[in-house]
Amino acid sequence: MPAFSRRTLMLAASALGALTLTAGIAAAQVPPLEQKTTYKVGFAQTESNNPWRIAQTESMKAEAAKLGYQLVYTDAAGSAAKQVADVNSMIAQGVDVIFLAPREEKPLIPAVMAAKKNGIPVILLDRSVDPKLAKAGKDYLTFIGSDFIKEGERAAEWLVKNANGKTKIIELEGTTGSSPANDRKKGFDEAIKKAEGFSIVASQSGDFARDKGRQVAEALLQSHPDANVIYAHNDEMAIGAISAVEAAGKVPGKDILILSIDGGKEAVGLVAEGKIAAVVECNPRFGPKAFETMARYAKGEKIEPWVINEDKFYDASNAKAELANAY
Ligand code: GYE
Repeated sequence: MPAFSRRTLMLAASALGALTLTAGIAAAQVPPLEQKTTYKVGFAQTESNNPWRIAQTESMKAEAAKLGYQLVYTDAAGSAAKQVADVNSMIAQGVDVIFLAPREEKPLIPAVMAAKKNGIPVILLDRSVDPKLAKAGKDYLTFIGSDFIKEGERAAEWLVKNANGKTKIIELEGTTGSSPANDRKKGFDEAIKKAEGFSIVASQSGDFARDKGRQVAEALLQSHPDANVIYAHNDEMAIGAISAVEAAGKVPGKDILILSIDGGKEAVGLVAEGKIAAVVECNPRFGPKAFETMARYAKGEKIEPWVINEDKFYDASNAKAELANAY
């Protein structure tokens, strides 16, 4: 083979190698974020049907206003399909970053991938996506939120210690396919399995909503009249469950122990009144941490795959004292 052709071949091969390498790196990386004095930032909210969501939105809006950033806010009104469309519209509007609270783990994957393809970094807020389908540090920057498995475990641990013979549990699950519902169930159910004498007699979704929670609790209390514990994946369903328990002629806190997650003011007040036995907090005040994470990324810092929010815990021992601090 003549020398020049071998050289040409080698050059061609190394060029091809470099190309594949570049493509590989591009596919493996979250789009970069420029350091600027102001930004246009998207926040794709899931719904606004409860105090937790409202507190989260307020916190995001307040922080954006404080920094003087433009916030493009959308509310998917409980529809994953609308949330995908909302993200696509943010991409079309050329936002610099998208904060996304993915309603469900799988249906929002195309939105995450579309933003990445269009060079926009995504930061997941409060809920995550299926880790098998999209990865932190590759497809999206990071997930900022609580440890939902631990929240479920903490509710179970409190129950096991304070049950006083109440061992038959009705579980009200959050939105089917959402990361907090999946993980709050996992953490709680696994801890309960290990505790002797306890059983989950029924488990059904109340979609994180007050009236749905009430309806499901009412039906399950009828089919399981021996149940004496209700574990709800959020405050709204727990508050709905109180009405169901009272409608069944039973006394919440006496005949039926109610456990919840979120820690909004209304629920913490109900703990102080004795109607809810204990609440694991899930902190909705994301604004400062969300924008700080974004700034750290623009500065070139390496961002951890999970920015964990710490949660408090409320029961009869501290609910009155903590009421003023609850959102
Ligand atoms: O518990 C619930 C809300 O995703 C952690 O969603 C959040 C949950 C929260 O609707 O009340």
